[in-house]
Order: sequence, then C-alpha cells, then structure tokens
Amino acid sequence: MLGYAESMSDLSLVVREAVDAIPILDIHTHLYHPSFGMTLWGIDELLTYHYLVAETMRFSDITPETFFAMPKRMQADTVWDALFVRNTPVSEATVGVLTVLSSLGLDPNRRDLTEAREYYDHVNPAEHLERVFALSGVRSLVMTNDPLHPVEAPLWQSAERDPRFHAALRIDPILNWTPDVAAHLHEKGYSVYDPLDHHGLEEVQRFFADWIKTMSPRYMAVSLPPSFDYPEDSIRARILKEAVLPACHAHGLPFAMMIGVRKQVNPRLADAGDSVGLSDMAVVERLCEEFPENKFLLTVLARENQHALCVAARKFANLLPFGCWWFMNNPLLVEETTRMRLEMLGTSFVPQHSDARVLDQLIYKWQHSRRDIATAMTSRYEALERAGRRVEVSEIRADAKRLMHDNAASWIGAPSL
Ligand code: HDL
Ligand code: ZN
Repeated sequence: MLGYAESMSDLSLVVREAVDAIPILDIHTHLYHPSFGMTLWGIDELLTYHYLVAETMRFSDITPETFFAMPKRMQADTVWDALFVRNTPVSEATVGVLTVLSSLGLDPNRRDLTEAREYYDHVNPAEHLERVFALSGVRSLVMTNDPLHPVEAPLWQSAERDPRFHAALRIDPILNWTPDVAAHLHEKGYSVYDPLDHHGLEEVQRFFADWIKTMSPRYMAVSLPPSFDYPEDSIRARILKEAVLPACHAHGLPFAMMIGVRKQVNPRLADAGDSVGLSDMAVVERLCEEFPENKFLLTVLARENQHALCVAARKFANLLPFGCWWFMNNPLLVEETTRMRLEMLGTSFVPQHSDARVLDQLIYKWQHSRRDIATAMTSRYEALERAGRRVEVSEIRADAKRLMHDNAASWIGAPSL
C-alpha cells in the first residue's frame, strides 16, 4: 500500500503491520548462547518464572518455603492450579503463558498441562529455539553476562557462540564492592585489595579489559538501587568514575544503568523478593554532564520516574532510554510510557526490551509489546493527521525500523537492518 493511510482505521492497521514486519533487536535478556546450556526454557520454567511465583503466593496458602522445597514440576503444577485453574489468569505474566501456548499451536483453554508437557517433553531443543525466534520476531538479542558467575565464566573460554546472541558485561558485584569481590579478583590474578586503592582501580580496569576482550560485549551494565547517587563519597562512585566509565569510553561501549530496584524486601520469595523505589534522575543528569564522551543507556523501574527520564533525555543526547523494565512491562504502562516518550523524544529512544529469563517468554513479551508500541505510535500519527500533515506509509515503516531495531543497533554497535 503506497502513499498515506486513507482513514484512521487504515492507519492503525498500517502501523501494526509496519511494527510487526521489523526483525527485533532485543537489547536486554537473561538468555545465553545455546551451547552454554544455561538458558531456561519449557513449560515448567515458564510457570515457575518469579513473577508467577509471587502471584501464586497471593492465591495459595502454601508457604514460600514449602513451595521452593517442591520439585520443579510440582512447583509448576502448583502455579498452574492456583493461577490458571482456580482463578482467572488475567495478569500479564499469566496471559503471557497462554500467548506462548497459543503461538505454539497448543490449546490455551485446557485446564491441564498434559498437551503442553507432551510438546515440551518431545520437541527437539534446537528446532524449538528456531521456532521461538520465528514466533517472537526477534532477530538478535543481548544477554546478561556475569564474569564472576562460577558456571558461566569458564564457558567463555571454549563454548560455541551463536552470532544472534550479543554479550553484555554485567558488573553488579564490582560496583557493589565487598571484600569477597576483592578476594575473587585477587584470586584471578588482579592485584586488588580491600580497601581499593588507585592501583587496585587500575587493576579493576584491567579486569574489565580482559573480559571485554573475551566476551566482546555490546555494553557494560548494572542494576542500581533507588538510593544511587553521584557524585558521592563511596567506593561505588570511585569505581564508576575511575574504572567503569573510563573503560567504557576506551572500548567505545555504552554504560547501561537499570535504576530503582530494592533488593530482597521479602527474602522468602527469592528472585521474586525484589521491589521498586523512586530514584533521582538528577543523578543521571550529573553523570551525563560530567561524562559527555560516554554513552548511557537507561531504564528505570518506577512508573513515577519515567517522565523525569524523558526530560533528562531531552537535556542529554548521550542518554538513551530503553525499555519498560520488569514491573513496567505491562500493557497499560508500555503503551503509556511509549506515548510519553514519543511525545517528548520523537523516535529517539528504544521502546522495549524483553528482559526474558525463559526462552519462550520472547514470544509473548514481544507479541504483547509490539501491539502496545503500535497503539502508541498510531496516537502520534493521528495527531499529525489532525494537524493536517499527511503520514506516508514509508515514514511509518522507517519509524518502526528505528524503534524496533536500528536505534538500539546504532547505539550498541550492532549492524542496522
Ligand atoms: O537486574 C535485572 O536485570 C532484572 O531484570 C532482574 O533480573 C529481575 O529479577 C527480572 O527478572 N526482571 O524482569
Ligand atoms: Zn533483567
């Protein structure tokens, strides 16, 4: 269909088709190279995703301790019974599971897991991986890679790499410096001691340089609490200023900050035990101003911080908002946040990342997000129409390409489409 959309209903259809047609670059996930054998997948992992565990605890009289003592399959049965059988699965995480089942050709109306288990017990993992890429529309993705992880770190020496899986050097333990971290780096041959002195900071940079050489990451990343401040008289601020940002600049890597998580407010829930807090975006503005040669990726966890994030991005072109993270990844908030960003930043941001921890989640996280991003985009094209400005289909397609792939690709040095 050439030329501009004939009517509003055509417009939303054109936008939806344009967004759906773009192969996605998923800029933040918790998936791994297939050869690492670390990627979670299948119906039991889908159902025991920590979002669903938290929800199950609200509907079930089972204690977390009892739940976590169960075998994985029994945990999955417990979640399924509580959220999908005895109650209506209306939450985003439960609907997501049903989107995955439907997309795989399984019946989402069944009240049992027999068919799903039959599929997953017999599917060829490599074939399933390709199906997930096809059904989700993801062309490539960025992992979360921890050089201090005892299982993952050794795999980087020998395991086969899939070019669709880009690395991200995740440095939470380094920035949340402890004597144990110092001991670990020292044990690995870096003359690092606690407390960290100037030479130690140089050694931390050498540690980064070694892992950047090993992983070829697209960015360095960290999650930070709402209390994160800069400048401040802290070891975290020193490592950030004297090791992390110089290393990022030296290697041409963006620094991705994920701000607003309050860790383990309910430790009994394990991975489901983290919460959200309000962050101060002035901190981000100070970093962008002090380090104008560094590029920053930023996602924030609190809905209330999204507007200030947009304002900060208007002030600093070296700041790129990305995604609707974690508690933000719900249809209402994805649509609201994307509209806000379009209205304040035009198309100069990355609307979404999946944050997928389970391979199959790529299917629902992207099917749902593409729909909500397209709705937000349509609202802006309608504003153009009201202003008397025709919208060309070619413009809509170009915008979709920027938002769903090329903005992320250009920022992290991946090939554009
Ligand atoms: O720190 C992070 O990258 C977060 O995404 C955590 O992994 C969090 O537990 C999560 O899974 N959010 O969706
Ligand atoms: Zn994550």
